[in-house]
Amino acid sequence: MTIPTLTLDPFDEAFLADPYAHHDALRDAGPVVWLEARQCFGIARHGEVQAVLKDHETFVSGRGVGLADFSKEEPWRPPSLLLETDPPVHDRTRGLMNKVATLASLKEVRPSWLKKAEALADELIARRSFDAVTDLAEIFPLSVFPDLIGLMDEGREHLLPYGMATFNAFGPRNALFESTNATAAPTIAWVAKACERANLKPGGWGMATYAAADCGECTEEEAARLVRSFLSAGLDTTVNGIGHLMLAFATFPDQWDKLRARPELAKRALDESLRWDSTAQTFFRTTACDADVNGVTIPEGAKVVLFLGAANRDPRKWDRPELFNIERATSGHVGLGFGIHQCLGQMVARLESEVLLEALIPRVSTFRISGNPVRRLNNTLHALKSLPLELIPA
Ligand code: OVV
Repeated sequence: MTIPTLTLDPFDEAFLADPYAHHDALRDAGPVVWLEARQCFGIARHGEVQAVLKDHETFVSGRGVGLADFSKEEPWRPPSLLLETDPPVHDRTRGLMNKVATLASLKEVRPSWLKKAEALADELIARRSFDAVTDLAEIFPLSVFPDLIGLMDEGREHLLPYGMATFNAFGPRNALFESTNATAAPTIAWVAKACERANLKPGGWGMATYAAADCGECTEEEAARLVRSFLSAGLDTTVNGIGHLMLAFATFPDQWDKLRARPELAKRALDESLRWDSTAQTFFRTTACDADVNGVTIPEGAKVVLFLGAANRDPRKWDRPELFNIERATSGHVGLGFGIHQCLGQMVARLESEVLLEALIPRVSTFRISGNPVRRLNNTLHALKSLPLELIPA
């Protein structure tokens, strides 16, 4: 079977501004496509994306999960010990981090996170009109997550720009990459400082990571880089996840009515919103050998971009995929990845969204989009800069 060649560039501004407009072209061309513009293969159908994510021995992460092949190009930063590694190193780092990022520690903070969510909800009720990005989706994770890690107070304004620069760096060296990279140096320096043992507060996930170093499960240098993963992957992802959750309920008010009638559905809403509009739109793998994808051969040493957002709306898998439906069975969605690299911090995202919904359900009868949503373009993230909303109090 020959692999169709497409000329579209999945990292140009037209594509990134509205990826969903281009996904049919990717999915319908074949199970695997050759993307001439970026000299890599692309996979956008759900079954194939999921199969590749499961086969971590053939489709490796250690050569980078962006366009750059670390065996040929200098990585943008020292590689992540979780995201950009393969077993056996990954088993060790993931294993120790699974003991740091525990449900038990989140259970402890839940009451205080709910209080913060309720205070924020009260404030939004009083205002009626607000920006769901700057007044909610950015505010709330920043009010809880850095404290969970035990991050120093000074310099936290670097967190969101660091994430945007990191996620841009998975793409090509285009203008978007240059735009966040140009100012990244002080941000990168702050992040390095913030990850040092001496600058972490006791009781947080940061110090718990260093406790693993004390037990000999990793070195001191590895601990710093593992803490860096929390700062890289923990904020912009949840900010835009919450942004899309709000966009979903404002776009589908019937789903908000349904949630208010059955608040127990709050636990499922995040997964469906991640399926409906995936924050992490793409990640790459590299083939460790000639690889078969549904009868198509990808040669060894190739970069393969997985279109997670396209897989999550593949009509081959999902019924009416463009509809946000919180009763839908979302099992198998790839918005948090799939397989051994599946999102380590997903319980943080779940708790943040749950307490926010728990605070908003009794207070808000409906959300209405009151202005044009504005996207913030990024090589990896489908992100929002602004989402003007109006609410009607309950
Ligand atoms: C999932 C993700 C995104 C960005 C960075 C990292 C992980 C990391 O481990 O540094």
